[in-house]
Amino acid sequence: MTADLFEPDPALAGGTRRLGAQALLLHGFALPWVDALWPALQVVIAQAPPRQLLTPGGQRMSAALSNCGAFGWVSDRRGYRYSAQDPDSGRPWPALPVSFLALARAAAAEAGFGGFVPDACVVNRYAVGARMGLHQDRDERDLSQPIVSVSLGLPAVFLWGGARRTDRAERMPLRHGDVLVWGGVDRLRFHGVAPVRTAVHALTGAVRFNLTFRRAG
Ligand SMILES: O=C(O)CCC(=O)C(=O)O
Ligand SMILES: [Mn+2]
Repeated sequence: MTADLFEPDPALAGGTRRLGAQALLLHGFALPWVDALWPALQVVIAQAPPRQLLTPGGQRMSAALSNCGAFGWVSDRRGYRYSAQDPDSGRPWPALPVSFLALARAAAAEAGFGGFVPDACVVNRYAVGARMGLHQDRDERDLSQPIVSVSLGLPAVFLWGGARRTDRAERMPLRHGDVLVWGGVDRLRFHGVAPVRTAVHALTGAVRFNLTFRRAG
């Protein structure tokens, strides 16, 4: 028997959508954490300001990126990799705030990934028009650990693809406070973000933030 993965699943709490055998969208899951997350995020981006990185191909990414945690994801002409230092300052990345860690662990556990201990959190800042092309998250050493991805501020359309770049990607609206978790058989699904549309959010202004937690090292 094969269940239709996109049908409502009576075993899931309201506001939760199954996107794959080991992928869930938890609508509004981060909302109770926002009062703690927001000031902590300001401290992180004051210490390590988001910047538009160069891809190995020489293109400037449209989303501006920072990191916190023991490892940060970086990109330049030499390639993609994790680094313990911020290349702009030469210093370690800001520590992972306690509220970030608590949210990431709770969301992972909700999706069946108990014991998740992220050591990297990518902070993506999207101004209006910024986007992220279809890609896989595959620079982490331990692919048995899931990805936890938190949306704050302006809404966006998330592109949820398959195991191959050419697989059709579903367009999925993400709102402030939504959390996606994917791992296991879904860990290498292609995904991306459509250009963020003009709007103003009460907390973030004309900006979308995304926090992506991984086990990198
Ligand atoms: O902004 C998002 O929702 C996704 C970000 C992402 O896929 C990444 O940072 O690898
Ligand atoms: Mn990604």
